[in-house]
Amino acid sequence: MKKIMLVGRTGAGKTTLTQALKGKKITYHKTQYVYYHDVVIDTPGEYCENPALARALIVYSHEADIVGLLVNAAEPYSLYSPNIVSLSSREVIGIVTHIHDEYANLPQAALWLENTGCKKIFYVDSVTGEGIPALLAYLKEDGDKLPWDEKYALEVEEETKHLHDAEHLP
Ligand SMILES: Nc1nc2c(ncn2[C@@H]2O[C@H](COP(=O)(O)OP(=O)(O)O)[C@@H](O)[C@H]2O)c(=O)[nH]1
Ligand SMILES: [Mg+2]
Repeated sequence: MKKIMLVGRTGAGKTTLTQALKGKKITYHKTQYVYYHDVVIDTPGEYCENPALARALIVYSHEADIVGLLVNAAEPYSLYSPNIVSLSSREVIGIVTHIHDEYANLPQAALWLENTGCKKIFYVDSVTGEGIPALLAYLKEDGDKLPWDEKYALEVEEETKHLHDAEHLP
């Protein structure tokens, strides 16, 4: 898995998303295949509340393969500076959280993230797990197995077995 560093204000949902990505919240991640341990770097929200520190976080993101900029869809403003992505030597993706909040404004959140220079934007509800598989699939590298890959493999194996058994019917 690619290692992702999560950046965002306090309450954006960094810790909840970390748990969702590590499989602590959603059932199909409760498996022995814990490939995602240490593949998420949670950062303190305070860094993001100071624009200079937010920039520093993005510049010094060497520990990660990808930086995820979080925006809570229900927040009425964004602290990210335009084009902040150009400062990073890493790929930066946008992640909109709290997508089902009654005040959620997805186009507004997406616009803020686009203004930072993010090309790819994911939409998640880290509490229900919605959008998490898409994000994990994006972080997946050759040779990684996601829980549903394993389930799929088992289903295929089961199906093949049945076909095989059928072949041996008199
Ligand atoms: N419904 C919903 N609640 C969320 C989501 N992400 C975070 N929360 C809630 O928002 C609050 C703050 O989240 P937390 O992960 O601690 O934010 P952090 O300060 O960025 O680490 C917690 O009560 C979470 O349960 C989300 O995607 N959907
Ligand atoms: Mg936190």
